[in-house]
Amino acid sequence: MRIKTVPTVPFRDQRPGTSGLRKKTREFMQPNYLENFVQSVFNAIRALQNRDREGALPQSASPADFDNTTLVVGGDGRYYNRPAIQAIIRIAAGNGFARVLVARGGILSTPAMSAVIRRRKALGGLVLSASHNPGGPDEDFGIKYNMQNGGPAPEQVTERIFRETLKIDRYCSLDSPDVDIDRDGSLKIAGTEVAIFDPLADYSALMEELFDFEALRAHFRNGFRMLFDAMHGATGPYARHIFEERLGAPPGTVLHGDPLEDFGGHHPDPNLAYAADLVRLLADGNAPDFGAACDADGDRNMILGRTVFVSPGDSLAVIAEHAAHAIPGYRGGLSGVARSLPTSTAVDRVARAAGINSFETPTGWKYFGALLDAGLCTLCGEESFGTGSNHIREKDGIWAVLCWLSLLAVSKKSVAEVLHDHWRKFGRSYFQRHDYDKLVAKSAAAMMQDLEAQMPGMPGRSLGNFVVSSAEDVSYRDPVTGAETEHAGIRIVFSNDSRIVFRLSGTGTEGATLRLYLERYERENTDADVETVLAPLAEIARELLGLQQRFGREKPTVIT
Ligand code: G16
Repeated sequence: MRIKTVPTVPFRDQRPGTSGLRKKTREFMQPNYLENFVQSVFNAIRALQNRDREGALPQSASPADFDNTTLVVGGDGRYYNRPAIQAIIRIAAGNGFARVLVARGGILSTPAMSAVIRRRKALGGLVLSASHNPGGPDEDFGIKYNMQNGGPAPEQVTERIFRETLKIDRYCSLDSPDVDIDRDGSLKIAGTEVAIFDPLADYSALMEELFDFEALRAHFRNGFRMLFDAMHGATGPYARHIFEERLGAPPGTVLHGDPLEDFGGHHPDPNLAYAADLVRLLADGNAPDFGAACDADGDRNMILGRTVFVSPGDSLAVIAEHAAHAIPGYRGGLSGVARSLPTSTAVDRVARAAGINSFETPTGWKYFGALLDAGLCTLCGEESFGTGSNHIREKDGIWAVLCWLSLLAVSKKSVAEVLHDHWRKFGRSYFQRHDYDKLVAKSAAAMMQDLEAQMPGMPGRSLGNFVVSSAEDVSYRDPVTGAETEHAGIRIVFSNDSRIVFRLSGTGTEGATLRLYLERYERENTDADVETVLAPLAEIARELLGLQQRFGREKPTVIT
């Protein structure tokens, strides 16, 4: 089969955001749009491998740089997943990869992708997902490159990919028929072996290494019940296999377990607003005490008790508090913990008590990669419903659920009791994120600039009943690689341990989304209503930004 070189012209809007390239599906469906990006990823990787020889394609039709290398491909099953996989197989073969591993059915959760890359020593992987965003021809699609360590490409690499997208003039492909990706097996296309693999095997084996499956099975045998909402995303098959088949949870434990291209018409986003079915079922008097949900690609998670919502910052802190005694994989203790800047500081207090470091990074799982690779931290988490550990280099929804299952099994307590015990010991970080969606991008950027200009005069000022102790546009220097990241978010800290962080989302596909992160720490008063406790901070944030005057927005689009 002959490799062909297809002429193309650059698209100028292919800069990856917080987590890869996310766009409306129809943008991805334009001729050459996906192909350009995939070829640019390969050009960037090739250039970086060759110590930065400029990444244009070699003139020979069959580039040799990917000899002996394996690429993993899979996605969350959303609309356009299948045609995108076929295109990627052709371009990977055109670029001379030795092997392309494709998840059966094209469905591979993001954490499983990370596990497969690491276990099979692949060069990297392409994840097809727009995460928690809806799917369909008029909804969202995305693509992200993960590196050899199993983690999302760091900023230096994504910037390099972007530069390649601006100068691309051709890509390599083949005229080959579609590969049957629904059956295990392998075939050769040109010189490339394309192998279809079981997406559940590596990931389940890894979970069994970390958790005490026998103890969890006993817990279900003794009558423990839970509900897990897969939201019609990629985690359905994993959850059925692990919770129902392996651990013996009753059939029906997994809700919305069949992956669907449009996620049943819903936002596959595990929060109180979008996982409404789960929330309603748990409110029933006979409901189990434990509920959880994951997003479409399975890296985000939400943890619920019958009467409580565990905020992501608290979930990270509780897991950090209990991991060493409740989960075999962490028996040796934690080397450190990490959280993103906007994430609540709850885990910092657990780290202080344990005498370990707590790192604060910019938003984006990619910033945890170097810390994890260097062994500086074991657990990481983000307010955006992401929790994970050094077992892979992505956040991991099912892993987080297994952590909670383990600590509930060991403690024999309810979710609410575990949470209240934690607050009694460490105090409580009341936390909320307020999102304002679909703002005019230019005006939102101007608003952030105006806010930044106010920062130097802030310290010492009183805002409502709060006194500002520090105010800055935060920049970050990676302690391992020395890489610098600017504008990670604007942070105002108040003298009573309250904080507001302001930033614009890097994952939206329409206009700009403003995120306000509100946090207030209380040592004793741990049972108050979150909204009431945080209302004064929300008001201060709105006033400082002039949200009402600029956009006429009275209230946030979503509160999580
Ligand atoms: C991605 C990143 C996360 C980040 C989140 C929110 O999550 O992987 O690290 O916290 O986006 O980013 P932003 O606030 O810029 O929208 P996911 O689950 O969407 O891949």
